[in-house]
Amino acid sequence: MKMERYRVGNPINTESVVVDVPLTEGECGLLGYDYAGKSLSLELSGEDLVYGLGVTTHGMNKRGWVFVSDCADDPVHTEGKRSLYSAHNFFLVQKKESSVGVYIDTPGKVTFDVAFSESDEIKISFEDFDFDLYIFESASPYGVVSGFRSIIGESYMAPKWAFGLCQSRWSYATEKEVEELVESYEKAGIPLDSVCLDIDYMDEYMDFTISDERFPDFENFVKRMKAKNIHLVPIIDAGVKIKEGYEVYEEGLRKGFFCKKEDGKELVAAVWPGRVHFPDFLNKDAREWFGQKYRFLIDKGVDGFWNDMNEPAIFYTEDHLNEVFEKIETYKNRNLDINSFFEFKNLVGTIDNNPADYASFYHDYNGQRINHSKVHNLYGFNMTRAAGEEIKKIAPDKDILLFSRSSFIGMHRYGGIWTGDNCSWWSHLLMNIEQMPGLSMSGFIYSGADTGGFGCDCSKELLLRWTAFSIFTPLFRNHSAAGTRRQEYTAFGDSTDFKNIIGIRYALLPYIYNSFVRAVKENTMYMAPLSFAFPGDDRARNIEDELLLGDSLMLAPVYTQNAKGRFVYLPEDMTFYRLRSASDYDVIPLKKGDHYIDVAINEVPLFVRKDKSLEIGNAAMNTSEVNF
Ligand code: MIG
Repeated sequence: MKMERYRVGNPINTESVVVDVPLTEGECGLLGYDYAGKSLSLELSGEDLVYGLGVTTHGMNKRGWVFVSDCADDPVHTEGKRSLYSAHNFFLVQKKESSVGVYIDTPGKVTFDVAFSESDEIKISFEDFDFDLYIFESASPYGVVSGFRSIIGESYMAPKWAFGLCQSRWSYATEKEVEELVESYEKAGIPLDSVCLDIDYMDEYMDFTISDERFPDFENFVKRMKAKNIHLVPIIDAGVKIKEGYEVYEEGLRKGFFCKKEDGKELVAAVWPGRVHFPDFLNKDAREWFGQKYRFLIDKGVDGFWNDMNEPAIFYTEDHLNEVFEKIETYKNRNLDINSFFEFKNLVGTIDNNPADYASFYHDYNGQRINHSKVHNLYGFNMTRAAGEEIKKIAPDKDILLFSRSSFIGMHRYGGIWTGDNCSWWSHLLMNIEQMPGLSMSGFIYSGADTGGFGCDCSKELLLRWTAFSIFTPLFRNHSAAGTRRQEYTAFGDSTDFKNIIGIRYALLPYIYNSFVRAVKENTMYMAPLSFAFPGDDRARNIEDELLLGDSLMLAPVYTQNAKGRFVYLPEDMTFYRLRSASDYDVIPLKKGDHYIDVAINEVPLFVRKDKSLEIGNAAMNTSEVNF
């Protein structure tokens, strides 16, 4: 493995890289430099596969679309989108006999035109031409990935219980609702390890508070849940409500830990609680302060958290809102034509997550005042870093679950991520499959999607198929939005098929956990494209709906409606396991090549690679019953 580092301009240190790679003077010969156009280019041959860029839309092989690293709160992940919640500026070009990895270390907005404008070129464009460029070359894509991961630090290790099923909903708003949920799973024999608490557990959406009304006896409630081996995972939002008498707000203000505008006054933005200030997570002292707040919940027995809205999501800022109200007045009684109508409509339509708002506040980054828009992509990273670093001090002997919505490379050292607000669409099940390798590459091993989809209504069939895939992702969580059809495993009539499929997860925990630990400790892939292991096989190279899981397994999920099975390509002889439960399955040896496999909706297809074996344990009701 060959590794090099080049520099252009004067980049802001993102702290994503933890190893000091010596700088090579001059330009990297693999790339073209356009200083006037602020861009780099990399030539591609027709055969080259391009992977990475973290969690994005548009397939596993990224050729043919434009991706923008610009962390975005976007709940509609359609094909036209260029940015989702995270910014992972790492990609890998897999040639026939060698691979190259590129990591662009810069906190600003970066555009990756991956053979979209020109079919034989990747063009990387910058707003500021200041970055560190890391290049990794190896015969094998695995070598490139481990080279990259070796400089960004070891990935977050989740507690064992976090490999069990997590049931979530926006929201289980009362103690009673959670208790009823847990009882219903017990009664149905559905395994369970954790329940997420969404925003309604809080008092007026204030971080580090608990609603007395809805959770009157929180500490005992946590104990009662613990007695059943159920862990509660409350959500923490980035914005801190502006409210007299609210300690977090008053203390943050007193200490000067909130982001400020040009005039030195705190930015007033709005999210769930109405007006909020944003903690300056780029300021080390503010990080320590905010991170220590998690103690409030840890002291009550909580040992898991999810950090949300940390792109940060902004409904509006007070300043901009006032401007909009003023401007709207000017449209009154006018004859709105094609131009003025859309101007008028967009006044309100573009008020949330507005770039001008992001440019209106500043951070104190290691003593330097920096505009947010220059370091936007580091915000979620540093929120979760605040939590991760302080939780280690608060509870050094405890394993705490932590995952975030927004991230940047580097955050993988502190927590995992979920892939955000997907929808209950078949295309999003496929997207989930396609997103997994990018996550492994950038070190986000503990990750997964909202199983069944967050937005929209889910059918029983979609939830069965999605679960049959999600049982293999490290984060295995069923989550759905307020107002959508209930999506718990008990909400679709007879739940036997769900119970059996989830039972398979528990029966495979030793393999899943072991593959996870290996991916973390050996800087390798948890889930990989087939081309990684079969670089010379042209069929394998172009498959995007099958995945390797660890060393021994291959997955070929069913992701279409009303399907009775699917076509699968095997790059080598494999053993097909068709599982109805952990104890009821068919074992069918198959030859290398193409096959059609029958997979009923209550079945999970699984392939064991040539010369590998698989031990299937027993289904269990909780991770505490599994020896792993
Ligand atoms: O704008 O807390 O992605 O998982 O349920 C919605 C409510 C805010 C977004 C998260 C989602 C969560 C929801 N949150």
